[in-house]
Amino acid sequence: MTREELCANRSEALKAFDFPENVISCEKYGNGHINDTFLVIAKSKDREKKYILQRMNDEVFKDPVSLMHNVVLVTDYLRSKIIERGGDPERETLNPLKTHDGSAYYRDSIGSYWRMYKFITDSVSLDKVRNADDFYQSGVAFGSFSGQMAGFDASQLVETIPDFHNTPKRYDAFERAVEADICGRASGVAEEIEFYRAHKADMEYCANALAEGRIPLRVTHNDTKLNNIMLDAATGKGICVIDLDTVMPGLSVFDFGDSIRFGANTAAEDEQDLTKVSLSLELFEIYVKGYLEGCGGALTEEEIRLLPYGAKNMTLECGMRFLTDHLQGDTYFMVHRDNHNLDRAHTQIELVKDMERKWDKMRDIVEKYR
Ligand code: ADP
Ligand code: GN1
Ligand code: MG
Repeated sequence: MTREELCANRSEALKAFDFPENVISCEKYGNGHINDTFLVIAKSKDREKKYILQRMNDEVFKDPVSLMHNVVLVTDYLRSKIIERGGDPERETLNPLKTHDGSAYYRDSIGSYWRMYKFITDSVSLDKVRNADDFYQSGVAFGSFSGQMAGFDASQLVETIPDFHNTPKRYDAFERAVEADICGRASGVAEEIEFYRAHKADMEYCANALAEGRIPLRVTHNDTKLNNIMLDAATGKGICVIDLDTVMPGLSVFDFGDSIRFGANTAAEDEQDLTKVSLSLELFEIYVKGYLEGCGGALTEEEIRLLPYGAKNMTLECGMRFLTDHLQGDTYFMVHRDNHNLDRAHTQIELVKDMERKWDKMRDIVEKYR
């Protein structure tokens, strides 16, 4: 079935959730690569209210029921922490709606899984930073998210995507995709394949640090893109971490690194003009500052030392995942044009090359904060 077909039963899903308003519109929304997201505008007593409706991608998340169990556990936990500190639980965490049967998800008549969230009001999510402060704010918010999750019992969480950031396993999957070459695309990307082969050892560095016990496993977000955080529309402050589908045990250096990969790139993730791609050292530094402040002193010396390695690791891993998806026929990430995943892989390769040029400077910046 196409994505359009899988989303056909939106109205059926909307009727299943318990909210009193009349729906005025339900339109495709946002720039996520995984779930199908819709903005719902509804009217209640002459006031408009907004909600997010999502079809969960059950190709990517094989067990959407357990996934929602995780989301409810995490948001309940965060809500109690927010209330404890006198914050606003309506805006500072996701609020999943319940169905009339009291469930946090709805399975429609063709088997698609849906969920709804209250819309975080008076906030923005950005695909590109407007200024350095946006990035600083996102660093503080992602850092404090990890800090808050430190008190959460991670053994309750289901691993929604096993080995999500196990980069050596991602490398093996990439080699299998090259070998199988089911779309006949491998010969057209020989240079790109060679690039990842030449960087195999770089993709083992952080995994080895974990295996040798030099850095700890924490409860991390695992998808710390700038557009997975809501900033207050008026003050620009980071208010709410969203996209909690991959909250699992993971590495702090990967949460840090994925933010850098996406937000400190001077170009968009799918920019076709590669001369625009570079690592902004100014943004790198401001994020180091924000993330460490957000973590509130929780990171160890070795974790801090490894922050640049986390950035390089995540840029390598993500680009290799885009290339793997290109080789496999674009079945994982949402694509909107021919060779979209290949374009994304190219920006990630370019960004790694720039990190290599700026490597000493990245390390010097981190040393300043150690
Ligand atoms: P995906 O997994 O596909 O990335 P997300 O959960 O990140 O899906 O949602 C996609 C986009 O929808 C986000 O980047 C954000 O702009 C918007 N969004 C998601 N949830 C909310 C919410 N509760 N309030 C406001 N905007 C939201
Ligand atoms: C996906 O869901 P979204 O768009 O926030 C992906 C991330 C990638 C990212 C690349 C569950 O994130 O791992 O880094 O695209 N999420 C999943 O832009 O695979
Ligand atoms: Mg997202």
